[in-house]
Amino acid sequence: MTPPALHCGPHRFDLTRPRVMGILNVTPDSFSDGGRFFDAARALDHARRMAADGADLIDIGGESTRPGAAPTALDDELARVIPLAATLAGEGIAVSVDTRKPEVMRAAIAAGAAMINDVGALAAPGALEACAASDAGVCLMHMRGEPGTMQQAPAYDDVVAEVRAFLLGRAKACVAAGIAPSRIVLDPGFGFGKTLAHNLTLMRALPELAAAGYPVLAGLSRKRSLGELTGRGVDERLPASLAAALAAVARGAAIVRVHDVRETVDALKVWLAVEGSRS
Ligand code: 7PJ
Repeated sequence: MTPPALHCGPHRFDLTRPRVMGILNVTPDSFSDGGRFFDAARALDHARRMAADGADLIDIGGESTRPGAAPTALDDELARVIPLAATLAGEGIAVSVDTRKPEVMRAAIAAGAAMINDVGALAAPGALEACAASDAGVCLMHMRGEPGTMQQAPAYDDVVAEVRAFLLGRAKACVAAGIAPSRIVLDPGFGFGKTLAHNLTLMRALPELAAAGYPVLAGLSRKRSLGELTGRGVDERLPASLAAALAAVARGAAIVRVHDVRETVDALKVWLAVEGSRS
């Protein structure tokens, strides 16, 4: 079952209610809001608005991991992410940094980031050590393949068993490296080397993943699978994203990673009023 709390640097999140991570992409090319916040002043405004709207964490990403994306140079990623992370952390906002690079992790932690969100599950050489040397939270995500090619015919024998085993293996590696279990979050990585059918199977199996004892994060906001289900373009996926967030939370997700914070917070308030506390 979901543990009662998550420790992320100076922040401690009570997980008896679902938490919201607001997405701040600071890349010129992200698939949904890419380019829109690629200006530091606007990015700061947007992050502050998401925090005021009830985001518990702001996830800053400076490397596009959308399907087909090319890798980002280290210096570009540092320049996009670190000043923003430092400013927001200095305002008491819980900042998560979405990166696969140990150098960015270390700089983010030094700048006050409360969480490292790694779509590569800290597999890069030095990533585990960079996080272990801090008290930041870590989000371990499953990805099959690499962003450049991951949507080319992804295949699994048993997607739930494979994703679960991978994530638990990475959690074990984290604990062995000195990262306390209370700092670890698991994420099945919707859309990262997964078809719509895989994503739906994983969504239905979220309770199984949550039963491992780590909080589960679900990222479905505006994703392609929601477009496949509704026929809507990326800017018209808010209702689908809200439905997906509620479906994930109802199956045990502790944190939802979303673009539309205000709307998601409202939807979760209604869900929580009906449901009462979750544990
Ligand atoms: C995810 C992510 C996700 C985690 C992205 C997008 C694509 N990190 N980074 N989980 N997705 N933990 O924002 O749609 O699902 S980038």
